[in-house]
Amino acid sequence: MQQNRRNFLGLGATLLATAGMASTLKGQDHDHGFHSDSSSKRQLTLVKNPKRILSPATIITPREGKSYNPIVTLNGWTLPYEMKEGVKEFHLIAEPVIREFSPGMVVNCWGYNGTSPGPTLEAVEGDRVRIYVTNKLPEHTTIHWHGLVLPNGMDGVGGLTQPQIGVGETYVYEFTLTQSGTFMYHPHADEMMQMAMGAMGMFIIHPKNPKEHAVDRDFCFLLASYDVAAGTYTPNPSTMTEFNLWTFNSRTFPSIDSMNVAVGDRVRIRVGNLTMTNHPIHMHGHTFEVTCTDGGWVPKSARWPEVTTDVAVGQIRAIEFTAKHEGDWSLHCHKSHHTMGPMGHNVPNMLVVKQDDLTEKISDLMPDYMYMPMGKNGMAEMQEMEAMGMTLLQNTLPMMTGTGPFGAIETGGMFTTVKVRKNKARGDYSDSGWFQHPAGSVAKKV
Ligand SMILES: [Cu+2]
Repeated sequence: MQQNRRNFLGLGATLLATAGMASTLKGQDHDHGFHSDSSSKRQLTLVKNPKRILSPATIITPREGKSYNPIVTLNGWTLPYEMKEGVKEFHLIAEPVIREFSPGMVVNCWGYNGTSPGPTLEAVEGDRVRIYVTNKLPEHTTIHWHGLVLPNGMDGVGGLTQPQIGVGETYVYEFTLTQSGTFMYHPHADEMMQMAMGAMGMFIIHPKNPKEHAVDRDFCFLLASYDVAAGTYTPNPSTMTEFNLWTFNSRTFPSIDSMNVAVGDRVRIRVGNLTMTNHPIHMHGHTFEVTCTDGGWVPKSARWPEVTTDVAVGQIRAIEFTAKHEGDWSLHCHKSHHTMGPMGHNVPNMLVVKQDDLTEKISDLMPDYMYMPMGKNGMAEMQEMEAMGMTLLQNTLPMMTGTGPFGAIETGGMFTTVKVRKNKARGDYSDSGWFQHPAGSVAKKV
């Protein structure tokens, strides 16, 4: 029964099982907060050296005074560096971490410097970088610098270009950044396991000439997917296709940062894909062009307008547009299951199934269970039911969630918004709240 918990979403007869399960779970420890989950502690080592971990909240706001416009990593942060005799020194620590995907669900992940994905590395074309990598994972690892042109021995492929970084060991990578653009880092050791656990990060290299490819707002995030059965905390790394958590930077809607921009801003959004499938990323209200891939900048003559761009596995696509139209514009993966929470998959099909007399019949058979007929006319009622507390399994997320100014948004997973507002100051990335529509500009009942 336990292995099928995630199938017990309350649709039709399955709600019976959910309600019954919930009552059996009530007596258990529900305190699965960030610090106190004893079942997680058995499986991983919490960060022991918090001094190295800067609070993301203190870092995600772009800083002034750089020769470039700093990147904004959704729900993430940029790793600080130290300048040592002309070399930018970074220190990545590969280690188990706990990531909150959304309130109500935390996941045992592998990441870097306390977070999964790891912090964004940010440097400038021409920089010499020295990157220390300390391995605090329970097994060996390496780091591959995806897309970077560098000496073969710095490429990070365990066994092929370097020995594996053993548990407790520190290796150093050093190379000169000969390109600008959008890149990633991830292990090239036991990849299936380590990437399924969330070991990944982005590597942004700004052009040497800050006027080249300049934009007003520059965002980045990684697509990552996980298979975490309801009631459990650790992703199943052997899953190949049936993932149930679809995330931007290991966060799910409505807990993914919105991208807050001003009318007139040139906006770039860089999306890297380290999942096991492609994601057609779609934006509302504007047309965009793909201006950069992990292979470099796309020449202007080779760009064309799009509203959806597919980001295949192991690819990066940076889209650019000028924010012209005020409003709250959706940006999401267009695979509809990827904008659903983990409870939305593998539910029984109750569409058009008459269930009128089932409540009575099941109550007669099993008086302790609560049964509610659902799903006959579609699944939109799910969010309402979930809001009333029907999804009561431990450590999982509802099928659809999020509430906007007009009610339930009925989504989850790979979904966020670009909030375009007038008069938003440069450098102000704060959430603009919901859009106040001008009178007469909202679709209405007639
Ligand atoms: Cu997708």
